[in-house]
Parts: sequence; structure tokens; C-alpha cells
Amino acid sequence: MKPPEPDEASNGNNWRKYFGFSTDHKVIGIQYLVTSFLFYLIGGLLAEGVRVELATPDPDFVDPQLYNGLFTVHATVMIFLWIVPATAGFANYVIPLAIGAKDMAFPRLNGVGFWLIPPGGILLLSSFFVGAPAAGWTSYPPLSVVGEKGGQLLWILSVLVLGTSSILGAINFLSTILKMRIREMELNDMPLFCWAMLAASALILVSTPVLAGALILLCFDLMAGTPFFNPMAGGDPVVYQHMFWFYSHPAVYIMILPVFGMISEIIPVHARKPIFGYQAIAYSSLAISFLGLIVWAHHMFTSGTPGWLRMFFMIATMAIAVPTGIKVFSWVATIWGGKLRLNSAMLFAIGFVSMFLVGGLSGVMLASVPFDIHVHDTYFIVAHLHYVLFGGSVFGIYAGVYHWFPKMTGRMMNEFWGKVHFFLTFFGFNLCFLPMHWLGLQGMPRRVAQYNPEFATVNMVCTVGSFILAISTLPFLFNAIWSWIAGPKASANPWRALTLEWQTSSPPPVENFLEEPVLWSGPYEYGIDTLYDRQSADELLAEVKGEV
Ligand code: HEM
Ligand SMILES: [Cu+2]
Repeated sequence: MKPPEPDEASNGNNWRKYFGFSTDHKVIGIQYLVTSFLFYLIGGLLAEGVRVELATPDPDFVDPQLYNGLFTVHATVMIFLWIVPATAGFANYVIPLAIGAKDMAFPRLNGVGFWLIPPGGILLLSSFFVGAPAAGWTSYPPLSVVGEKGGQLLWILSVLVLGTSSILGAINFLSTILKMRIREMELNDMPLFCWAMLAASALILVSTPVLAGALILLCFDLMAGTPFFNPMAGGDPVVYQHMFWFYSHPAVYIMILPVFGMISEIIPVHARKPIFGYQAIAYSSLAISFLGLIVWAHHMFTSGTPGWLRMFFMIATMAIAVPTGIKVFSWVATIWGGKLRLNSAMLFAIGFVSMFLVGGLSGVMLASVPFDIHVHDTYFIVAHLHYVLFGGSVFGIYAGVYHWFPKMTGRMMNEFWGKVHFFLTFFGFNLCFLPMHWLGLQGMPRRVAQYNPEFATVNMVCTVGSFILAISTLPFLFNAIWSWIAGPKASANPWRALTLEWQTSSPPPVENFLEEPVLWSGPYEYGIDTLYDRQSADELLAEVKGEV
């Protein structure tokens, strides 16, 4: 049988369904992606506010209190309203298709998970009207319980709502991946994205409730004057730090593991080679997830943590470099000698590997106690975290958009503008964040609106870089909107990929597959039979379905 025509497949495909409560994982996936991208634009505007302030050494653009609000809300938006929901969007869209399922295990819960995001975002942003939270995205007491109450309360409520959404998503991903695969697909036949989401979801389930606990106690301290964390009333702020980082260190893996998974899907397809070290990549996700739970106090080397404990956390942190290095090595080995298509998806994937590597290396430096004490709370930290979160997660998310856009919309994106987007982003990102390493080593403190004039020139360079970054978003935005409306039609399998989402039409029909998908090969057996590799997408599909 012919694969279904996209039009017939996307029956009832009107734009209104994206604005209502849906139980279709594909609609929900796109809802997550579009919503989180809108929040990314807002978080980016706030970041530009921060960078304009820092363009000159004096606190002259906004008042310092508002500056604190800008970087606090910027960071909170980027983490809880952009990266976490954007990766949930990809997982939602891709995973049921890639395991041959009709939908997620709990479709209604899935809809609820998404619909918690907009109210969470509105709560957070409305804090600007009542005195924005100003204690940083970490909200350490006592700072967070002695300032303006309204904004801080909204911050706590918002993060609680967004954390709940993330937990609901995790329950769904675990159940879907473990229970909904087509019969022939064993765990070791799963696409690596599924392994990564297993590991990330387990982390979410174990760590997010601890954050919720910490925030509820913080809320009591703030509103009712209880003394859990407030030292002025006899509480212990270090306990808050432990509880906060017990979530927030794993959070960096919650943000990066899904992207690791996406990159493991994208690289072999566009390098036309089998993935190097399937099992090593799969199990290293689990190892990262386990180790990620026992390193949180590397954020607290300067919080009076005893020496022997610092030693433990230093060694455990450095150990994470092993499973992470295994992944980086495997991606490079997959690219090595491949028949590369340097399209936008692949460029962003390679950009991801190289930029994440820089962030990973500065991470290993920070794991070392003496070095961390030296650069604690300086711009070195800001440089490090942006190489991981932006050079890592954001580059990976863009790679994912270019790769799965044809599947999601039935249209191809424009390659020329995709490349313009990549090179502007790559250049702007490095111009903005690379010099911050040096600023940090020279001692420029983070989270302060005013700085020593000797840093003025370098800060101006960072600010110019941030403008280029902001501009780099425009070609992407126009490309995505224009291609969605009027891009060339995409076939079912434009990249000639082997995972199951490419066996159905683009976009897929309501229940994903008109006939049971066939597990025709392992997920990454590219380039093994060269004749097979030269076939067109339709020939391939026909052959698989036994029609030649
Ligand atoms: C996805 C993208 C981004 C993420 C996930 C992100 C995340 C963060 C986080 C978590 C912080 C908090 C650091 C702290 O603990 O104080 C932060 C601070 C900051 N971000 Fe971003 N950011 C992103 C994009 C950007 C962009 C595009 C810019 C510049 C245009 C930017 C500029 C800054 C600056 C300057 C600070 C430091 C504020 C300060 O400590 O004084 N960020 N960001
Ligand atoms: Cu950490």
C-alpha cells in the first residue's frame, strides 16, 4: 500500500486544535515547542536587558533592583519555560512515533502537563508588576526571604507549577517507553533518544519533589515567618542549599540528557553511518543519571562544606566526565569517515558537540575544589553554564527542529536561511560568552550591575555578541513560519532515516500509522549496504513493506 498522503493523513488539521486541550501527543508536542519558543524570546529580551546594562561599567540603564529582577527572571524562564518544556516537546512528538505507538501511555495526563506551562509562565512574568524576585534563580535564603514578598511568592508558585508539569511528563515518558513499544522492539533496539528520556525522566521523578519540598518550606519562611532556613530566626540556610542543589544539579542533566538523545538520532542519519557504540551511549545515559544524583554539593564548595565531603563531591563530579566523554567520543567516531550531509540539522549537531565540549571542559575545571573557590560567583560560572545550556541544549534543540520539522509539518525548511541562522548563532554565541571566561578569571563578580571600568571593553564585546545572537533568531523565526505555510512539501522520509517515525507520512495521521510499522533493521544501520543507501525514500519504504 502507498503511504498515506499528507493531506488525508492530517485530517482535521486546522490551526485551532493547537489552542485547545488535546490528547494527541503530536499536537501536545508542537504546543510545547511553540510555547517554549515564545518564552525563549521573552527570556532573550530579558537577557538583552542584562547585557545592555553591562555594556558600560556604571549601573545606568536600569536601577540595580530591577537588574536583579532581570537576571533572576531571565534564568528562570530559560530553564523552566524554555529548555525543559522544549525537550519535553520533542520527546512528546517523537517518542510514540519512534517506538511505533499510537500515543503516549496517559494522553489526558499529557494534556494536563502541557496546560500547566502557560499559567506557570504567566505567574512568573506577572511578578514584574509587584516587585520582581531578585534573589537569582537559586533564591537562596536569607536574601530571598527578606526582600519584596509579592514577586518572590509568585516565583515560588510558578516554579512549583512548572515542576509539577515536569513530573507529569516524566511519568508519561517512563510508562510509554517501557510499555508501549511495538512487540519486536527490545530495549536494545530502541532509538537512543528513548534511552536518554528514560534516564532524564528517572532523574525528574527522584529530584523534583525535593525542590518542591524546599520551595514550600521557603514559602512558609517568606510568608509566615517560620524559621526553617532564615538564620535571623535560628534557621539554617545551608539546608536550603542542599535541598535546592539536590534538584538543580540533576536539572542540568534533565536539560542535557534529552538533547544527548536527539543528537544521537541526528548524527548517524546525516553522517550515513551506524552509530558508534550504541550500548555505550545507552548505558552512559543511565550512569550519568545515577552519578548526577550524588554530586550536588559541588555547588557548595564555599558554603562551609567539610574538607572530606568536598573531596567526595570533587571526585564524583570528575567521574561524570567518563560517561559524558564516552558519548562525545562516540559521536565523533560516528562522524569520522562518514558521508556527511552538512545541512542545517547536522551543522547544529556538530556545533552542539564542539560547544558542549567547551562547557564540559570548564565543568571539569570547576569540579576541582581550589579552582572553584577561586572563580566562585564570577563570570567564569556564567561562561561555563552558557556553554552547557546554550552551546549544548539550545544548539541541540535547533538541530532537532531542522531534523524533525519535515515530519511535524509536512514541509521542508529552507537550507540557505538555516545555514545563515547557524553561522550567526555560532559566531554571536562565542563572541558573547567566550570572553566571559577571562572576565571571571580576572575576578569580575556575577549578578552585579556595576563593575570595575578595566572590564569595560571586554563587556562591550560580549554585549555586541549578544546583539548578534538576538539577530540570529530572526532568520530562524521567518524560516520556520514561512516554511510551515509555504515550504516545499516533505515526503514521508526526506532524510532516508531508519527509525520508525519516518515510516509514516509527514505529518502522520491521527493515530500515527495507518498500518502496523515494521521493524526493518536496527535504528542506525546506515551505509552498510551501499545500494540500499542510494535508494530513494519511497523505494526504501516500498521494499520494506514487501511491495517490490
Ligand atoms: C538558552 C539560553 C540561555 C540560558 C539557558 C541561560 C541561562 C542563564 C542562567 C541560568 C543564568 C543565571 C546565572 C546566575 O546564577 O546568576 C543566566 C545569567 C545570565 N545570562 Fe543567560 N541564558 C541563556 C541565554 C542568554 C543570552 C542569549 C544571553 C545574552 C544575550 C544571556 C546573558 C546572561 C547574563 C549576562 C547572565 C548573568 C547575570 C548576572 O549574573 O549578572 N543569557 N543565564
Ligand atoms: Cu552541578
